[in-house]
Amino acid sequence: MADRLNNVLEWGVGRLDFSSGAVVMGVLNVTPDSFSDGGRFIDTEKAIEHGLKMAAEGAAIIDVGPESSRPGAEAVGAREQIRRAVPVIERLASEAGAVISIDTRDYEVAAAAMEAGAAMLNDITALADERTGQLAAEKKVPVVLMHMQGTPETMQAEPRYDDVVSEVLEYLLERAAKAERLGIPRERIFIDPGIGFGKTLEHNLLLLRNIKRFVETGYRVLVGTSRKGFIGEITHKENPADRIFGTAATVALCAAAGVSVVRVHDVSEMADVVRVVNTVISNIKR
Ligand code: HH2
Repeated sequence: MADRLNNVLEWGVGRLDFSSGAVVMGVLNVTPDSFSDGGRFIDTEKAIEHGLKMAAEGAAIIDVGPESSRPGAEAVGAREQIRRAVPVIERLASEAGAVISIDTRDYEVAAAAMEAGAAMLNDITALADERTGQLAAEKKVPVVLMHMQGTPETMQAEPRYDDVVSEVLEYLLERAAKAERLGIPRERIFIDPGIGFGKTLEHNLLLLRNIKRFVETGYRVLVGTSRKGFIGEITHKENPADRIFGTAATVALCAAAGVSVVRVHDVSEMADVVRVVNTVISNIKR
C-alpha cells in the first residue's frame, strides 16, 4: 500500500510528487475573519505576493480560502467568495508553479475557481453538493474530502462521538466511495479527519494518535492542524502565531505516519520539518 501512495500523481493540469513522502499545502485565506491570518490577505496584491512566497518556500499546493470556517463563522455568499478568490487564483495559477486548490463548500465557487485555473478542490463538506463531485470528475482534478460534525456555525457547541476514530473513518470511507461512484478515481481522492471541526481536544488527539489507520485505507491523507486551538490548549498559547512549534510537532508526527499532505500557514518552517522527516524515513528504507 505504501508503494501505491509513494508515487507521482499527475492529472491534466497538475502534478504532485509524493515519492519522497509528504508535501506541503500552504494556506492562503482571502478573508477578513480567518482565525489565524484573517484580514492579512484580503487585498488581492498582498494575497498574490504571499501565495508566490509560499510557493518559493516549498509549498506544492496553495489552498485559496475565500470563506472562514473557524468555529462560529457565518457563511459567505458565492458571489463574494468568487470576488475574493478568482483574481488571486488567476495570477497564482500562471505564476506560482504550484497546484492551486480552492477551499470552498460552494459548487458555484468551485466552478469559478476551476475556470480561473484552480486544479484541486478542497471541500470541508466532503461533496455534500453532488455537483462539486461531478465537476471534479469531469475536470479530472483531485478532491479533498473532510470530516466535520455539524457546521462551522455550531460545530464546537458540544461535539460527541462513541468512538471518534471509527466514526470519522467510516464517514470518510463512505464519502470516498460516493466520490468514486461519481467518477473520481481513488488516486485523486484525499481523505481528511477534519482536525478541530466538531472535535474536542481529546477527539483531536485520538485522531492524530491513530492517523496511521487513515493512511492504511489506501486513500491519500491530508491533515490540517496548523495553529489550531487544540495546539494552543496544550501549549497555553492564546495567539495562533505563537503555535508554530506546536504545529511542527503535529506535522512531524503526520509526515512520519505516511500522511501525504500537511496543510499549514508557516510554509518555510514546515517544509523544513517535512524535509527532515522524509529524509530520515527514506534513509531507513534504503
Ligand atoms: N482547516 C481549515 C480550513 N480548511 N480544509 C481541510 N481540508 N482541512 C482542514 O483541516 C481545514 C480546511 C481551518 O483553518 P484556516 O483555513 O486557517 O482558518 P479559517 O477556516 O478560519 O479560514
